[in-house]
Amino acid sequence: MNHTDLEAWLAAQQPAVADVLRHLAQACVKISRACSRGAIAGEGGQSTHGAVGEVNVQGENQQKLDVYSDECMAEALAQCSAVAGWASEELEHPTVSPNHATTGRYLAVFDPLDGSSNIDANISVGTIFSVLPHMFAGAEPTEAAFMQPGRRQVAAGYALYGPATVLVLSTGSGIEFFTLDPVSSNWLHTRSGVQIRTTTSEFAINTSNQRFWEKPIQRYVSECVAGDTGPRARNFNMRWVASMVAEVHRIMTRGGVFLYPRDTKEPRKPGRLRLMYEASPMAYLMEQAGAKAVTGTMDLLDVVPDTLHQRVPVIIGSSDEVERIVGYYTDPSENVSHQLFRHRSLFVQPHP
Ligand code: AFP
Repeated sequence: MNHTDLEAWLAAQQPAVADVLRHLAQACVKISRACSRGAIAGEGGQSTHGAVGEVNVQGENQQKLDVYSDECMAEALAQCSAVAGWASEELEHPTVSPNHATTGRYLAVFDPLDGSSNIDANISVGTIFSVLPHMFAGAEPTEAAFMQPGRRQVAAGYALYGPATVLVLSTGSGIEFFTLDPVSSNWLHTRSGVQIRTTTSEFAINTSNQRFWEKPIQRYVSECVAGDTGPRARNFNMRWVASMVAEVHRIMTRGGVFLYPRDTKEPRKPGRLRLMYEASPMAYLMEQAGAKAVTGTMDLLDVVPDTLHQRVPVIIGSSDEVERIVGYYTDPSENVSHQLFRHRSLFVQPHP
Protein backbone atom coordinates (compact mmCIF):
# COMPACT_ATOMS: atom_id res chain seq x y z
CA MET A 1 0.00 0.00 0.00
CA ASN A 2 1.33 3.44 -0.90
CA HIS A 3 1.21 6.09 1.80
CA THR A 4 1.81 9.79 1.47
CA ASP A 5 4.11 11.27 4.10
CA LEU A 6 4.11 13.94 6.79
CA GLU A 7 5.55 16.55 4.43
CA ALA A 8 2.60 16.15 2.07
CA TRP A 9 0.17 16.72 4.94
CA LEU A 10 2.17 19.65 6.34
CA ALA A 11 2.09 21.32 2.92
CA ALA A 12 -1.66 21.79 3.39
CA GLN A 13 -1.32 23.36 6.87
CA GLN A 14 -0.67 26.94 7.92
CA PRO A 15 3.07 27.28 7.08
CA ALA A 16 4.37 28.53 10.46
CA VAL A 17 2.42 25.91 12.42
CA ALA A 18 3.59 23.28 9.92
CA ASP A 19 7.17 24.34 10.57
CA VAL A 20 6.76 23.87 14.34
CA LEU A 21 5.28 20.40 13.82
CA ARG A 22 8.03 19.47 11.34
CA HIS A 23 10.71 20.31 13.94
CA LEU A 24 8.86 18.47 16.73
CA ALA A 25 8.44 15.40 14.51
CA GLN A 26 12.19 15.44 13.73
CA ALA A 27 12.97 15.44 17.46
CA CYS A 28 10.59 12.50 17.94
CA VAL A 29 12.50 10.48 15.32
CA LYS A 30 15.69 10.88 17.37
CA ILE A 31 13.92 10.02 20.63
CA SER A 32 12.31 6.98 19.00
CA ARG A 33 15.70 5.75 17.85
CA ALA A 34 17.17 6.09 21.35
CA CYS A 35 14.17 4.34 22.96
CA SER A 36 14.29 1.44 20.52
CA ARG A 37 17.98 0.82 21.23
CA GLY A 38 17.26 0.24 24.93
CA ALA A 39 20.33 -0.73 26.93
CA ILE A 40 22.60 -0.31 23.87
CA ALA A 41 21.55 3.34 23.24
CA GLY A 42 24.22 6.03 23.42
CA GLU A 43 27.46 6.91 21.71
CA GLY A 44 31.14 6.95 22.62
CA GLY A 45 30.61 4.72 25.65
CA GLN A 46 27.98 7.14 27.03
CA SER A 47 24.82 5.08 27.59
CA THR A 48 21.50 6.94 27.53
CA HIS A 49 19.83 4.06 29.38
CA GLY A 50 19.09 3.97 33.12
CA ALA A 51 18.54 6.50 35.87
CA VAL A 52 20.44 9.77 36.20
CA GLY A 53 20.46 9.43 39.99
CA GLU A 54 18.77 12.79 40.50
CA VAL A 55 15.20 13.99 40.89
CA ASN A 56 13.77 16.48 38.43
CA VAL A 57 11.66 19.60 39.04
CA GLN A 58 8.63 17.31 39.56
CA GLY A 59 10.34 15.47 42.41
CA GLU A 60 10.56 12.35 40.22
CA ASN A 61 13.57 10.17 39.49
CA GLN A 62 15.03 11.39 36.24
CA GLN A 63 16.03 8.87 33.57
CA LYS A 64 18.94 9.52 31.20
CA LEU A 65 16.41 9.23 28.38
CA ASP A 66 14.35 12.04 29.97
CA VAL A 67 17.39 14.30 29.72
CA TYR A 68 18.29 13.14 26.21
CA SER A 69 14.70 13.58 24.99
CA ASP A 70 14.53 17.04 26.49
CA GLU A 71 17.74 17.96 24.67
CA CYS A 72 16.37 16.62 21.36
CA MET A 73 13.22 18.74 21.72
CA ALA A 74 15.15 21.88 22.71
CA GLU A 75 17.67 21.43 19.90
CA ALA A 76 14.89 21.06 17.30
CA LEU A 77 12.83 24.01 18.60
CA ALA A 78 15.88 26.30 18.76
CA GLN A 79 16.17 25.84 14.99
CA CYS A 80 12.53 26.66 14.30
CA SER A 81 12.01 30.32 13.38
CA ALA A 82 8.31 30.14 14.26
CA VAL A 83 8.97 29.36 17.95
CA ALA A 84 9.74 32.16 20.42
CA GLY A 85 10.16 29.89 23.45
CA TRP A 86 9.21 26.61 25.04
CA ALA A 87 8.49 24.95 28.35
CA SER A 88 9.35 21.39 29.32
CA GLU A 89 8.27 19.05 32.07
CA GLU A 90 11.94 18.64 32.90
CA LEU A 91 12.75 22.31 33.52
CA GLU A 92 11.38 24.62 36.19
CA HIS A 93 11.16 27.68 33.96
CA PRO A 94 10.49 28.24 30.24
CA THR A 95 13.34 28.60 27.75
CA VAL A 96 13.57 31.64 25.51
CA SER A 97 14.62 30.74 21.96
CA PRO A 98 18.25 31.80 21.44
CA ASN A 99 17.57 33.06 17.90
CA HIS A 100 13.85 33.63 17.49
CA ALA A 101 12.64 35.04 20.83
CA THR A 102 11.28 38.25 19.35
CA THR A 103 10.29 36.95 15.93
CA GLY A 104 8.60 33.61 16.69
CA ARG A 105 4.80 33.63 16.73
CA TYR A 106 4.33 30.40 18.69
CA LEU A 107 5.21 28.78 22.00
CA ALA A 108 5.72 25.05 22.51
CA VAL A 109 5.06 23.08 25.68
CA PHE A 110 6.05 19.43 26.03
CA ASP A 111 6.66 16.38 28.13
CA PRO A 112 9.71 14.96 26.34
CA LEU A 113 9.31 11.39 27.64
CA ASP A 114 6.07 10.65 29.41
CA GLY A 115 5.89 7.33 31.26
CA SER A 116 9.67 7.17 31.58
CA SER A 117 9.48 5.33 34.91
CA ASN A 118 8.43 2.39 32.69
CA ILE A 119 11.44 2.53 30.41
CA ASP A 120 13.53 -0.09 32.25
CA ALA A 121 10.62 -2.54 31.85
CA ASN A 122 10.56 -1.87 28.08
CA ILE A 123 6.97 -0.61 28.29
CA SER A 124 5.75 1.95 25.73
CA VAL A 125 6.53 5.61 26.44
CA GLY A 126 5.82 8.77 24.50
CA THR A 127 6.36 12.47 23.85
CA ILE A 128 3.43 14.88 24.28
CA PHE A 129 3.43 18.41 22.87
CA SER A 130 1.24 21.48 22.57
CA VAL A 131 1.58 24.57 20.37
CA LEU A 132 0.18 27.86 21.67
CA PRO A 133 0.08 31.31 20.07
CA HIS A 134 2.60 33.78 21.47
CA MET A 135 0.11 36.43 22.56
CA PHE A 136 2.85 39.03 23.00
CA ALA A 137 4.75 38.20 19.81
CA GLY A 138 7.57 40.67 19.30
CA ALA A 139 8.55 40.51 22.98
CA GLU A 140 10.61 37.74 24.57
CA PRO A 141 8.16 35.24 26.10
CA THR A 142 7.95 35.25 29.88
CA GLU A 143 6.29 32.55 32.00
CA ALA A 144 3.07 34.61 31.92
CA ALA A 145 2.88 34.19 28.13
CA PHE A 146 2.40 30.44 28.62
CA MET A 147 -0.56 30.78 31.00
CA GLN A 148 -3.22 30.08 28.38
CA PRO A 149 -6.11 27.61 28.53
CA GLY A 150 -5.91 24.56 26.29
CA ARG A 151 -8.73 25.97 24.16
CA ARG A 152 -6.14 28.35 22.62
CA GLN A 153 -3.90 25.58 21.29
CA VAL A 154 -3.28 25.80 17.55
CA ALA A 155 -1.90 22.27 17.37
CA ALA A 156 -1.10 19.34 19.63
CA GLY A 157 0.19 15.84 19.29
CA TYR A 158 2.07 12.91 20.69
CA ALA A 159 4.56 10.32 19.55
CA LEU A 160 4.13 6.81 20.96
CA TYR A 161 7.29 4.71 21.10
CA GLY A 162 5.71 1.27 21.11
CA PRO A 163 6.13 -1.82 18.92
CA ALA A 164 5.75 0.76 16.12
CA THR A 165 6.41 4.48 16.54
CA VAL A 166 3.27 6.46 15.83
CA LEU A 167 2.79 10.22 15.59
CA VAL A 168 -0.69 11.61 16.22
CA LEU A 169 -1.35 15.21 15.24
CA SER A 170 -4.11 17.75 15.03
CA THR A 171 -4.20 21.37 13.94
CA GLY A 172 -7.89 21.71 14.76
CA SER A 173 -9.37 19.88 11.77
CA GLY A 174 -9.43 16.29 12.99
CA ILE A 175 -6.87 13.68 13.89
CA GLU A 176 -4.10 12.25 11.72
CA PHE A 177 -1.92 9.17 12.38
CA PHE A 178 1.59 8.82 10.98
CA THR A 179 3.78 5.73 11.37
CA LEU A 180 7.57 5.99 11.43
CA ASP A 181 9.35 3.95 8.79
CA PRO A 182 12.48 3.01 10.75
CA VAL A 183 14.43 2.35 7.55
CA SER A 184 13.87 5.72 5.84
CA SER A 185 13.08 7.71 9.07
CA ASN A 186 10.07 9.02 7.17
CA TRP A 187 6.66 9.56 8.82
CA LEU A 188 4.05 7.84 6.62
CA HIS A 189 0.43 8.97 6.75
CA THR A 190 -1.50 5.93 7.93
CA ARG A 191 -4.93 7.23 9.08
CA SER A 192 -6.98 10.37 8.66
CA GLY A 193 -10.07 11.77 10.41
CA VAL A 194 -9.85 9.33 13.33
CA GLN A 195 -13.00 9.33 15.47
CA ILE A 196 -13.27 7.74 18.92
CA ARG A 197 -16.34 5.55 19.41
CA THR A 198 -18.85 7.05 21.79
CA THR A 199 -19.63 3.83 23.66
CA THR A 200 -17.15 1.59 25.41
CA SER A 201 -16.86 -1.17 27.99
CA GLU A 202 -13.22 -0.44 28.84
CA PHE A 203 -11.92 1.84 31.58
CA ALA A 204 -8.42 2.68 32.83
CA ILE A 205 -7.63 3.88 36.34
CA ASN A 206 -5.00 3.19 39.00
CA THR A 207 -7.20 1.33 41.50
CA SER A 208 -4.50 1.36 44.16
CA ASN A 209 -5.74 4.92 44.83
CA GLN A 210 -9.34 3.82 45.30
CA ARG A 211 -9.62 4.79 48.96
CA PHE A 212 -8.57 8.36 48.09
CA TRP A 213 -11.09 8.95 45.26
CA GLU A 214 -14.04 11.31 45.33
CA LYS A 215 -17.53 9.81 45.59
CA PRO A 216 -18.52 10.16 41.89
CA ILE A 217 -15.44 8.15 40.87
CA GLN A 218 -16.06 5.54 43.59
CA ARG A 219 -19.57 5.16 42.22
CA TYR A 220 -18.52 5.00 38.56
CA VAL A 221 -15.80 2.37 39.07
CA SER A 222 -17.84 0.23 41.46
CA GLU A 223 -20.68 0.17 38.92
CA CYS A 224 -18.25 -0.90 36.16
CA VAL A 225 -16.77 -3.60 38.39
CA ALA A 226 -20.24 -4.89 39.30
CA GLY A 227 -20.70 -5.58 35.57
CA ASP A 228 -23.85 -7.43 34.56
CA THR A 229 -24.81 -7.90 38.22
CA GLY A 230 -24.91 -4.09 38.80
CA PRO A 231 -26.82 -1.06 37.51
CA ARG A 232 -24.86 -0.98 34.21
CA ALA A 233 -26.13 -4.48 33.40
CA ARG A 234 -23.07 -5.29 31.28
CA ASN A 235 -19.49 -6.31 31.91
CA PHE A 236 -16.49 -3.96 31.73
CA ASN A 237 -12.80 -4.59 31.17
CA MET A 238 -10.01 -2.67 32.90
CA ARG A 239 -6.57 -1.64 31.57
CA TRP A 240 -3.71 0.29 33.23
CA VAL A 241 -0.37 0.77 31.45
CA ALA A 242 0.76 3.66 33.68
CA SER A 243 1.93 5.42 30.52
CA MET A 244 -0.57 8.05 29.45
CA VAL A 245 0.42 8.14 25.77
CA ALA A 246 -0.18 4.40 25.47
CA GLU A 247 -3.56 4.68 27.23
CA VAL A 248 -4.65 7.58 25.01
CA HIS A 249 -3.57 5.78 21.87
CA ARG A 250 -5.57 2.70 22.91
CA ILE A 251 -8.62 4.95 23.35
CA MET A 252 -7.94 6.59 19.96
CA THR A 253 -7.96 3.21 18.27
CA ARG A 254 -10.73 1.31 20.06
CA GLY A 255 -12.48 3.65 22.51
CA GLY A 256 -12.38 3.63 26.30
CA VAL A 257 -12.17 6.00 29.21
CA PHE A 258 -9.04 7.04 31.15
CA LEU A 259 -9.28 8.51 34.63
CA TYR A 260 -6.69 10.13 36.85
CA PRO A 261 -9.13 11.93 39.12
CA ARG A 262 -8.56 14.29 42.00
CA ASP A 263 -7.83 12.33 45.14
CA THR A 264 -6.95 12.96 48.75
CA LYS A 265 -3.70 10.98 48.68
CA GLU A 266 -1.66 14.18 48.70
CA PRO A 267 -4.25 16.90 49.37
CA ARG A 268 -1.82 19.60 48.24
CA LYS A 269 -1.96 18.17 44.70
CA PRO A 270 -5.25 18.37 42.79
CA GLY A 271 -4.34 15.32 40.69
CA ARG A 272 -1.33 13.44 39.38
CA LEU A 273 -1.15 14.67 35.79
CA ARG A 274 0.18 18.00 34.60
CA LEU A 275 -2.19 20.42 32.91
CA MET A 276 -0.03 22.08 30.30
CA TYR A 277 1.92 19.22 28.77
CA GLU A 278 -0.20 16.15 29.57
CA ALA A 279 -3.87 17.05 30.10
CA SER A 280 -4.33 20.00 27.71
CA PRO A 281 -2.78 18.48 24.57
CA MET A 282 -4.54 15.16 25.18
CA ALA A 283 -7.85 16.96 25.81
CA TYR A 284 -7.43 18.85 22.52
CA LEU A 285 -6.78 15.59 20.66
CA MET A 286 -9.74 13.89 22.36
CA GLU A 287 -12.13 16.68 21.32
CA GLN A 288 -10.74 16.60 17.80
CA ALA A 289 -11.56 12.87 17.72
CA GLY A 290 -15.14 13.48 18.90
CA ALA A 291 -14.46 12.35 22.49
CA LYS A 292 -14.63 14.34 25.74
CA ALA A 293 -12.10 15.59 28.30
CA VAL A 294 -13.09 16.97 31.70
CA THR A 295 -11.80 17.44 35.24
CA GLY A 296 -15.13 16.11 36.57
CA THR A 297 -16.57 19.57 37.06
CA MET A 298 -15.42 21.42 33.92
CA ASP A 299 -13.96 20.92 30.45
CA LEU A 300 -10.21 20.45 30.65
CA LEU A 301 -9.65 22.85 27.76
CA ASP A 302 -11.20 25.69 29.78
CA VAL A 303 -8.84 25.37 32.77
CA VAL A 304 -6.65 28.48 32.92
CA PRO A 305 -3.20 27.59 34.27
CA ASP A 306 -1.80 29.40 37.32
CA THR A 307 1.62 27.80 37.07
CA LEU A 308 3.61 25.95 34.45
CA HIS A 309 3.71 22.63 36.28
CA GLN A 310 0.17 22.74 37.65
CA ARG A 311 -1.60 19.42 38.18
CA VAL A 312 -5.18 18.72 37.29
CA PRO A 313 -7.73 15.88 37.51
CA VAL A 314 -8.17 14.12 34.15
CA ILE A 315 -11.18 12.15 32.83
CA ILE A 316 -11.02 11.58 29.07
CA GLY A 317 -12.36 9.30 26.39
CA SER A 318 -15.55 7.92 24.87
CA SER A 319 -18.23 10.56 25.26
CA ASP A 320 -21.03 8.38 26.69
CA GLU A 321 -18.86 7.35 29.65
CA VAL A 322 -17.36 10.81 30.28
CA GLU A 323 -20.85 12.36 30.20
CA ARG A 324 -22.05 9.73 32.69
CA ILE A 325 -19.19 10.59 35.06
CA VAL A 326 -19.93 14.33 34.75
CA GLY A 327 -23.53 13.45 35.62
CA TYR A 328 -22.32 11.78 38.82
CA TYR A 329 -20.36 14.92 39.71
CA THR A 330 -23.44 17.11 39.27
CA ASP A 331 -25.71 14.70 41.15
CA PRO A 332 -26.41 16.46 44.50
CA SER A 333 -26.53 13.11 46.30
CA GLU A 334 -22.81 12.65 45.53
CA ASN A 335 -22.11 15.71 47.68
CA VAL A 336 -18.97 16.98 45.91
CA SER A 337 -18.00 20.34 47.40
CA HIS A 338 -17.37 22.09 44.08
CA GLN A 339 -16.58 25.43 45.63
CA LEU A 340 -13.83 23.99 47.81
CA PHE A 341 -12.31 22.23 44.85
CA ARG A 342 -12.29 24.92 42.20
CA HIS A 343 -9.21 24.94 40.01
CA ARG A 344 -7.98 28.30 41.15
CA SER A 345 -8.22 27.83 44.88
CA LEU A 346 -6.26 27.33 48.05
CA PHE A 347 -6.23 23.63 47.23
CA VAL A 348 -4.27 24.15 44.04
CA GLN A 349 -0.65 24.52 44.96
CA PRO A 350 2.29 24.98 42.65
CA HIS A 351 4.39 21.95 41.83
CA PRO A 352 5.63 19.46 42.72
P1 AFP B 1 6.23 8.99 34.63
O1 AFP B 1 6.59 9.84 33.42
O2 AFP B 1 6.90 9.45 35.88
O3 AFP B 1 6.43 7.52 34.37
O4 AFP B 1 4.66 9.23 34.87
C1 AFP B 1 3.75 8.81 33.93
C2 AFP B 1 2.40 9.44 34.20
O5 AFP B 1 2.52 10.84 34.31
C3 AFP B 1 1.37 9.09 33.13
O6 AFP B 1 1.95 8.78 31.88
C4 AFP B 1 0.65 7.90 33.71
O7 AFP B 1 -0.68 7.82 33.29
C5 AFP B 1 0.72 8.14 35.20
O8 AFP B 1 1.87 8.95 35.42
C6 AFP B 1 0.87 6.84 35.95
O9 AFP B 1 0.70 7.08 37.29
P2 AFP B 1 0.77 5.91 38.39
O10 AFP B 1 2.23 5.80 38.76
O11 AFP B 1 -0.10 6.39 39.51
O12 AFP B 1 0.28 4.62 37.80
